[in-house]
Amino acid sequence: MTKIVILTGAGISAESGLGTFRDKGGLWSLHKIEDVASPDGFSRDPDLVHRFYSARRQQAAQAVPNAAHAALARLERDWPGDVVIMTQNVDGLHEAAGAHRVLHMHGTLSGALCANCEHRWTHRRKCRLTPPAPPVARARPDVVWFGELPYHMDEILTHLEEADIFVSIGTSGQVYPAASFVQEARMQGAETIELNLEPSEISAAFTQHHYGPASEVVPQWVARLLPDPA
Ligand code: BV8
Repeated sequence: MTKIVILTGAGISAESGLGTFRDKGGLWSLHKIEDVASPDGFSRDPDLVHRFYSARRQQAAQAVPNAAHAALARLERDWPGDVVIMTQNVDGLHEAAGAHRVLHMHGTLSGALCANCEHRWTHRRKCRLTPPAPPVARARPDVVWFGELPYHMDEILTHLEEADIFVSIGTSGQVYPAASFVQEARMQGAETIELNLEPSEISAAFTQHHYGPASEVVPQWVARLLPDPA
């Protein structure tokens, strides 16, 4: 059966009210990447980093999935073959929409990590990380910063090898290794589709493109695959 592998980026959550990174007014226009999304930035000013992620955690807690998240959850439920979502996003909107097979390659806002001993826990309160028992713990968000190895890479590469259809949704294709996934999939013979608001840095690598807001183009694409309404 046809295996569908989907990469999502910040654009799929934009209509749920969560800021993207590189669009006008995006997160990287408000903060320098190296200050809030790098290990050095965390060492220099952990409070700034905690404030940055606490604000995003509170925003994410108010956000609800949009029609694009719902369409992907329906595809996962009703498609006769394998569907895997690998997301660059740290929000939980895919799961909130009902998706189960979601790989968070850049971690999650709900995760916390001790910077000293790598102990992981789900933070107990929405807006603040509370360190685990050891007094020497240095709690940090369990997200993948620049210069850190993304999570689930072995599993992701296996899915890319097995993909019959690779779809990229709401990503600018500027961050690696995620931006290289389309080439990996193409080399294995997958059909490649870009669903985005506008052409991205990696548009030329795709054989199909559908541009527009994710809440429109994603349900339209899923409806073409699953013509019978659920
Ligand atoms: C690593 C943290 C190695 C969590 C993030 C090769 C070449 C060049 C550079 C590198 C390379 N390999 C590695 C690098 C360095 C670096 C990198 O890629 N730098 C870039 C800037 C050049 N990569 C890394 O450091 C990665 N690590 O490679 O490790 C390694 C190996 C061994 C051992 C140790 C290490 C780690 C990268 C992860 C960084 N963490 N986030 C968080 O705070 O969220 S990245 C951050 O940007 C996000 O997580 C997100 O994943 C990423 C990409 O952003 P997008 O999701 O694409 O969002 P963006 O705003 O850019 O675009 C939004 C898109 O949506 C736009 O196209 C827009 O048109 C569209 N859109 C907007 N609205 C809508 C819409 N589409 C549809 N509908 C709408 N309504």
